[in-house]
Amino acid sequence: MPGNGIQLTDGDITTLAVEGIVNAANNALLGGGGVDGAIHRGAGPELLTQCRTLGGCPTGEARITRGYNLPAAWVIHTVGPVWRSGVQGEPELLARCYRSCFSLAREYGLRSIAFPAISTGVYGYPKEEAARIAVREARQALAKNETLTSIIFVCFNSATRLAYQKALAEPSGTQRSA
Ligand code: AR6
Repeated sequence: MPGNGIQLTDGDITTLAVEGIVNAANNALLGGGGVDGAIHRGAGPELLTQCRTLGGCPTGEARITRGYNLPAAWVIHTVGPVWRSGVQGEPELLARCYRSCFSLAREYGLRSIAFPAISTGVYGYPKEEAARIAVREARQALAKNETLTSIIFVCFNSATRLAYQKALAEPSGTQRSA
């Protein structure tokens, strides 16, 4: 994947030849629908075997596995919050997901990482607010981690792409902290 910094790409995250892809998983880490299902299908059954050893994952945290049959060497599984009107700490929990993923990326020395729009599918998080958090955390990670040079936000639909474009157009100083 050429270029540095934050990039947007359309399509299926499981096709990307980056060092790490992020999975929007659930607390059990045993697979599911959406991007989780696609990642498990792409990686093959060994991914589920490894996930079974992890004992699940609390919301806002992340766990790393190998990518098996995927082009990506690593999968970072994180569990986003279910949107419940935004009054139950969802922005902080979503920000924590991104931070947890970036922390594992640093630990494993990843240079490139691709994210789906965590929580914005089945979990119902509003796309624009989620994109703003993702972009803010990505900018902070790039500023802090010299090894990480490429962060790719995968846009599975046009509404997601628009949300990221809007968030990227905002100067970093105007973004509200979670
Ligand atoms: N590549 C990139 N993005 C995708 C793909 C793909 N192949 N497939 C879907 N998306 P979701 P959540 C986008 O529902 O909201 C699962 O069952 C999708 O359009 O996958 O965090 C888990 O097991 C949306 O923008 O994840 C959990 O139970 C984004 O990925 C639950 O869903 C996230 O949508 C997690 O819900």
